[in-house]
Amino acid sequence: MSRARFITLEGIEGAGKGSNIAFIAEWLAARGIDSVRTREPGGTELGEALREMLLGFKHLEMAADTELLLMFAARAQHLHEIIRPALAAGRWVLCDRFTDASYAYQGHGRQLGEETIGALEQLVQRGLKPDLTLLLDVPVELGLERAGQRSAPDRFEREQRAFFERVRAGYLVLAEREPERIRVIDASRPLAEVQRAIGTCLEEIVAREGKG
Ligand code: Z5A
Repeated sequence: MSRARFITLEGIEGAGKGSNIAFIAEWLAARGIDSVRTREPGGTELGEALREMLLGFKHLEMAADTELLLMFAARAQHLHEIIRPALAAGRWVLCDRFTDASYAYQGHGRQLGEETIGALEQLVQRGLKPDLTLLLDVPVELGLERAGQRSAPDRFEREQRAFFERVRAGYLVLAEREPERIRVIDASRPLAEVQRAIGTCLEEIVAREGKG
C-alpha cells in the first residue's frame, strides 16, 4: 500500500478553505484515493468543545498563551483520534487549518513569536508534518468581505485589520521558508481558476505518491 498523505488548507478568513476542501476530496476520489475530511480547531468531540470556547464570545478575556495552548490541546487529541489512525490505515487526510495557523495567528497575529509554537509543535507532533499545504492567499479586505457575507463574526473576526495583515504576512513568511511543502495559491481569482491551480498541486503530489 502506498503511503497516505496529509494535506492542509490555510489562509485568512474568507480565503476559500471551506469552498475548496470538498473539491479536493472529490478530485482524489475520482482517482481512487480515499480521504478523511477534518478541521482545526476541532475534528473530535473534545476538539469541537474547545473550538466553541476558542471561537465563541464567552471568554473574551482569554490570554494569548491560553488560546495557543487550547489550539494545541485540540490538536493533540485530533492527532491521536483522527489524523494518525487515518494515515496508518492508508487514508489521506484533508485538514482545514493545522499548525501553520498557530504560527500565523498566535505567532504573528498575537505576536507570541515562532519559538514557543515550535516547542509545542515538537511536543505534540513528534515530527509529523503535512506533506502538502495549500495556502489560499487573498488580500485582507477581500477575505474579510467574503467572510462577512458568509456568517456572523467569531471571536477572531472581531480583530482589527492590522491583526489580519500580520497573519497574512506570517503565512507568506512560512511559505517562503518551506516552498516545497507550502504552495501559495492566489485565491482572489474566480473559484474555477483557484481549483485549476489546486488541481496542479494535487497532480504533483499524486505523481510523487506513485514513487513512494
Ligand atoms: N485558529 C488559530 O488562531 N490558530 C490555530 O492554530 C487554528 C485556528 C487551527 C478557525 O476558523 C479560527 O481559528 C480562525 C483561525 C483560528 N480564525 N477565524 N476566524 P475557521 O477556519 O473555521 O474559519 P475561517 O477561517 O473564519 O473560515 P471561513 O471564514 O469560512 O473562511 P474559508 O473557509 O477560507 O472561506 P469559505 O467559507 O470557503 O469562503 C467564504 C465565502 O467566500 C463564501 O461565501 C464563498 O462562497 C466565497 N468564496 C470562496 N472562494 C471564492 C472565490 N474564489 N471567488 C469568489 N467567492 C469565493
